[in-house]
Amino acid sequence: MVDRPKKPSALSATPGPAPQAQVTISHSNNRVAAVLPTGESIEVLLFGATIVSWKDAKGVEKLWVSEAAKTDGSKAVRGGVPVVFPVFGTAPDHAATSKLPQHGFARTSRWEFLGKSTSESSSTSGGGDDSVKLDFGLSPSNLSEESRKAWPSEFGLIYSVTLGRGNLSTSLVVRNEGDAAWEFQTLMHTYFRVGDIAKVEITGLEKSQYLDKLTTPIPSTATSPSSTLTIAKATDRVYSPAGGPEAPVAIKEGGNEKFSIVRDNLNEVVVWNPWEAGAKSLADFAPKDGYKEMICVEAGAVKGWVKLEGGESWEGGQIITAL
Ligand code: TA6
Repeated sequence: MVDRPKKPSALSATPGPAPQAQVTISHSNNRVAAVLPTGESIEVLLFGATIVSWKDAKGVEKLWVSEAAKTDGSKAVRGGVPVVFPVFGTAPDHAATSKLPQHGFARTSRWEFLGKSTSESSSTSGGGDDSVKLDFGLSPSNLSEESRKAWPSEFGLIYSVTLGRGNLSTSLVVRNEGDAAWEFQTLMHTYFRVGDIAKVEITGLEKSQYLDKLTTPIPSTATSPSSTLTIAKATDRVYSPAGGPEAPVAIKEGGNEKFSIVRDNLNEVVVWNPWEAGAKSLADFAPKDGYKEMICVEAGAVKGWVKLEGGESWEGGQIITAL
């Protein structure tokens, strides 16, 4: 067979393996990090399954995390994307969750890392992974005795964090693993990093009902005007955007869209900025003028309660695009 010598050239033409997303577990098993071949990256703490970093291909950070945030499990992380479950805020009138601390136990419990999966879409074939999904799980066995006692329901949570090119998705599957029905609320408490809050506008909340948690003596409901929302004082509002979950809510800075959020089965959007006095009152909020560089725009199911019968599941999520 004379053709043998020819073979090597064909081999050299075979391209090497497509560049893969890199997933590393670090900080003595307390953090999971993922980097795409194009450079986008995320870091997730097992404590609270809290995303504490999301960087674009140029390495620019998209999330705000307080310089005084606790990341050792002693307190919920002040920044990034804490996961609120099974209660938003506190609910003294809701017997089942009335003993739980503000925003529930998911953000202060240690989650399990369930694994990663990657995908390479046709447009980038050979160009390597263009997204990586990290799955985290939480069940009663992961809870502190205190949380277990305060909320003894049988549940299972799977939280998926997907890093794509220019976007970040978070989705939560909630399952009632018991026979008895129970109710919950959930929210993704995203702290977005901005350059200057004075130049920020939020669109997609026009002509929408909202609960203003800062009106005294009690929170009051109102309808937003047709103009965009600007932030020039302490703000803590629960919006029911008129356009529904599919209609994007966007954060603009200096007239340019910086982030766009599309939700699935999360009908509310909470907007929060503690402003000067609020930042001063929070020990883990630093620097104290950091309120000028952050805005929380949080996708959630927090108006009323989602009820799950035994064996039933619920799923909700968001896709955040950075522009
Ligand atoms: O989501 C907005 C909010 O509920 C505000 O009322 C404010 O309390 C914020 O969350 C922060 O809550 P935290 O418990 O993290 O201090």
